[in-house]
Amino acid sequence: MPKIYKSLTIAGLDVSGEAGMNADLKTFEEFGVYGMTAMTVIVACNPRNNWSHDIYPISLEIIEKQLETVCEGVGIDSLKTGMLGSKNLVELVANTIKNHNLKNIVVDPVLVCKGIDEIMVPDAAKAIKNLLIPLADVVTPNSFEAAYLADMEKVETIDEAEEAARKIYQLGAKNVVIKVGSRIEIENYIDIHFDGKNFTHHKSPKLNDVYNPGAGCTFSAAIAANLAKNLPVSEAVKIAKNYVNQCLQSSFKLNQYTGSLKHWK
Ligand code: PXL
Repeated sequence: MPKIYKSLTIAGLDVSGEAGMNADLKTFEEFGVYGMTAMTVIVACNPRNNWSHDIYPISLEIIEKQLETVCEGVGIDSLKTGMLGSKNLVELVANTIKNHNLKNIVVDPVLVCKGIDEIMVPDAAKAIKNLLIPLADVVTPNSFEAAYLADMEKVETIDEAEEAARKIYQLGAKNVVIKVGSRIEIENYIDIHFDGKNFTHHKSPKLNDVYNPGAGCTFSAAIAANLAKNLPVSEAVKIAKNYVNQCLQSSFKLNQYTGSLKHWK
């Protein structure tokens, strides 16, 4: 029997299935990696109020039990973090990584929710920057999150993204991948990977008429799955970029408000 690689996602449950741990598990499955979960919040959407998001946090005690089950009880080859709703939770995750000496850490610094450019929980954002980024093998901010982490007013050009990547690297992350996609007026989506020495630009064509909720979650989950399989970071990022592009091209509508990537072939 070949070795079964295992990944953990510490993330929110997106009830309608496009983002969060749902997207992560579907992605792990596609890469043949066994997925486990620690649920941090439940995100429900209101069909009677324009699909507005309602976030219901899980208590810290219950999250601690989930982490114990997976990290102590089973063991993992990689993990990714998604929506972490509080400073205390970020501290718990950082301590869990250190206490269990966990490897292949992908931090998707979810500071904002779909389309809203406002830091959701400032205390948690600060803790992600100070406690979690230094433990990350890969951190995958979008341009808004990159500006926050790099203490820059904005990240709107390729030059600014490279400057932000250098600054985030200085915080201790071993690799920084900034998704400068849809927010910059360029002809391609570009993900900029900085490994402390070199920049690699991963390009894909901008797509019209696609649904992209959960694209960021899927990207970081695909990186985590491939790191679990012992691929080098540069390869894992390249594979993840291609995978997301493919899922976007076959994305589909769920209702009048939203749609989803298609994670399966
Ligand atoms: O895409 C950010 C995100 C992450 N995690 C969960 C979400 C969302 C956006 O809606 O619901 C659980």
